Amino acid sequence: MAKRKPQVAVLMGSDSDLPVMEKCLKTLEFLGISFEVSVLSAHRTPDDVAKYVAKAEAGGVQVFVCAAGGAAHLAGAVVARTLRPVIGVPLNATALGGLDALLSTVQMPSGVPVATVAVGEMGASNAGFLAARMLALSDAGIRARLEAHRDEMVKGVLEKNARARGKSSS
Ligand code: RP5
Repeated sequence: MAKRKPQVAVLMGSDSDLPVMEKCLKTLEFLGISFEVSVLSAHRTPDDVAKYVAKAEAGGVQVFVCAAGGAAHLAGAVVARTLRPVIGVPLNATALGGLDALLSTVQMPSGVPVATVAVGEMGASNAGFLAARMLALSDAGIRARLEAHRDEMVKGVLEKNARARGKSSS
């Protein structure tokens, strides 16, 4: 079967970010979204980041997900070079526990937004879901899979509620 063109580009600053970013890849896979994964660094390989963004755009990538820890400037470096939506995933990679990456990613100047998700695995997974919601604006298949996932979440919580209420004294 022919390989599908990537809809989402997932970038991370180092391969040490990959174990956490697997959550994002799993979410994209689960929702049937094609993606391309790269290790590129805003600080260590700035020229390659610029070249990659132009190539990915030309190849049809719709959304960029950028993960980095510490002085996390990868999402900012990418959004400076594209008008496509950029989602930033701050990672816990230093003694500051991810707060450094969160502030570096979220505090973008006016006009160059990075949609910043939570630090770590929860954010990595939500980056996949947020990219899916963006793509679902023009893709009925992704929208249907998101709706099915939402229905499952509702069912799961109501089952937990029923179990919890069964422990009530009266
Ligand atoms: C950041 O520095 C990377 O995104 C990673 O989270 C962190 C550590 O990178 P390595 O020293 O493990 O390559 O740029």
